[in-house]
Amino acid sequence: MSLFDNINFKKLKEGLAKTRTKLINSITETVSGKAVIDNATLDEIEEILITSDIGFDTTEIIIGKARKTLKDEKDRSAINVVETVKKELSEVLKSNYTSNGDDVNKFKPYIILVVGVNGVGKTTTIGKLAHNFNKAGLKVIVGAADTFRAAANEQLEIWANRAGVEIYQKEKGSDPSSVAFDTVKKAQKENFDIVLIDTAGRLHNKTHLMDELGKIKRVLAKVIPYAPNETLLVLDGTTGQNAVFQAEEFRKVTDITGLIITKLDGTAKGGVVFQISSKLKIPVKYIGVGETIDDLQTFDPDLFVSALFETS
Ligand SMILES: Nc1nc2c(ncn2[C@@H]2O[C@H](COP(=O)(O)OP(=O)(O)O)[C@@H](O)[C@H]2O)c(=O)[nH]1
Ligand SMILES: [Mg+2]
Repeated sequence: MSLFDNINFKKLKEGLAKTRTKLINSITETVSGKAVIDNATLDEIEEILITSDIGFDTTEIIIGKARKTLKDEKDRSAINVVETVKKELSEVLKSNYTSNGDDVNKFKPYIILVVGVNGVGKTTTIGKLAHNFNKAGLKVIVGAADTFRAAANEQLEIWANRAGVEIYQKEKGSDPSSVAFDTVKKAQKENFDIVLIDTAGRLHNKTHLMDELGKIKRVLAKVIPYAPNETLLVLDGTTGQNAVFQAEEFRKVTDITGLIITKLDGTAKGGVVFQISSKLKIPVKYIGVGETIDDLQTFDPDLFVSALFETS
């Protein structure tokens, strides 16, 4: 059971339209009219998957299993290859999936740190998350620990207002850790349920950025030993392969408990969700399918694959 009632299948389908055209429609065209699926057809499907941001390794897993099914089946005409690929795609997502929200009621405050490079959608996603938690009846505060960028506070404040939640901020240039510290202190004192901490995506250099994240975590743990409950890495789905590289970099320096993949609307690179899932073995928690406050959806492997394959 998800904590949020935020899955809108129609919107999910619409959001995945470009990926569907690139991925699923190509597969369907490849197999259509073929009475028997032979190895050459599977080779074609393999190529479609590889070039759809699913990546080589993940494609090999999927196609490997499909080939086996094909080999085991005496009557090849009975094989629905599209269904086989669909099933394997679901498996890839499910094997790295854990459901959301189970722990939120066990910790108070429940602390979520949101990280990722500049422009991936951290602040927007925090606004959407705050909205969802608020709708679920929880008392939410957001902490503006991106003190590096001039407009960062204002932008988070706009989102906090939209979501109807509180914000804690200091002037630009403040120590991000001190903002995180004070936000959590305030949350404890004033009985907040959820703390969402926004962070900078770019500092003077990469080492500085990673050091700063480490420091925020240490400082949080000083206020509350279990903090943060989650460290969510936001990745921009439109960047395809690059999102995979970013995740690999972040996980080297900090424990990432979950992923949020944004901007799946308007990109044909949604296949990257499969690659990210299978390569990183970190669960995808949420996906962004638009710019408005209702455009964050809890990630559900089966629904995601169904939405991708549903053409009508
Ligand atoms: N289309 C679309 N745009 C998004 C989504 N999430 C974020 N954005 C846009 O991405 C841009 C950068 O977002 P922002 O939250 O400022 O990124 P940050 O630098 O990581 O905090 C903004 O223009 C957002 O509207 C999404 O799911 N879909
Ligand atoms: Mg931001």
